[in-house]
Amino acid sequence: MPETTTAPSTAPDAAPTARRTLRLGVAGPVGTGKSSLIATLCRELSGELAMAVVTNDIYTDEDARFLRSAGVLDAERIRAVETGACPHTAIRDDITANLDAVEDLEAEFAPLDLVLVESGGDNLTATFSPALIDAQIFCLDVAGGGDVARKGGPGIGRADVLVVNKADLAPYVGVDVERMVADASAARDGRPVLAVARTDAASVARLCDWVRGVLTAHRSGAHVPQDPGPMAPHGHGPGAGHGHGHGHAS
Ligand SMILES: Nc1nc2c(ncn2[C@@H]2O[C@H](COP(=O)(O)OP(=O)(O)O)[C@@H](O)[C@H]2O)c(=O)[nH]1
Ligand SMILES: [Mg+2]
Repeated sequence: MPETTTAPSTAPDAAPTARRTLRLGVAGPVGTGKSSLIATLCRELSGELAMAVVTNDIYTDEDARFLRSAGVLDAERIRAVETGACPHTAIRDDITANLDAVEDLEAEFAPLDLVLVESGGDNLTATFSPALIDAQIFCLDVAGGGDVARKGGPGIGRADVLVVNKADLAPYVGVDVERMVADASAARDGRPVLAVARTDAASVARLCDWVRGVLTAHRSGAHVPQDPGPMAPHGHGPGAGHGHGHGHAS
């Protein structure tokens, strides 16, 4: 008969407080400003929080190089996971490479307060596994169009916060930011939505306050990681439907 060696995490004597380090995912389509958002968070928060970053690049370490060159964090605190053709799998279905990178950073730079994990954004629906991260930001930008927030999907609907990014570009692309935020809020049953522009200090301050709030809740055990849900079945590459495709049973 197999021996039971580990108590389930729901055991009544489980520690009331969580890990010190908050693992925060940043997901969203390519180009919506995830790396820039991470650079901004590092710039604003690394004076008060011990931080590290994991990027998920498809074929290169471009995002990690961008962040290192931004000079907002020591270069060795930024790790790249190269995810191949299917970047969302590495943050959702086979999280081993990312978990290794996060745990290496946490061991090497202990004690860390915050590890940011950037998804290799490839589409609108990729979300992180709650086994990899404790909370997630989903990033859209105004240049993607004002109606994109209404389209929903697991990240838009249920990420811990939705960032409507590059709000400074709204007048140039004919998007009403307030309307986009209101549509997104409706699609999220009132979960938080923040309009952010990296040049707008007040919007950056609101985002930093949100991060501090999640960190505090995480440490007290009050924050419960949510699973936004799996992405829809999809295909990759040229010839829609002929590329790699996979779905989920439930
Ligand atoms: N106008 C404007 N451009 C931004 C902002 N944030 C990022 N960008 C630009 O958007 C582009 C994509 O940003 P990046 O962070 O690489 O996006 P990622 O692919 O989601 O990581 C870059 O040219 C950034 O300089 C912003 O707040 N306002
Ligand atoms: Mg990036």
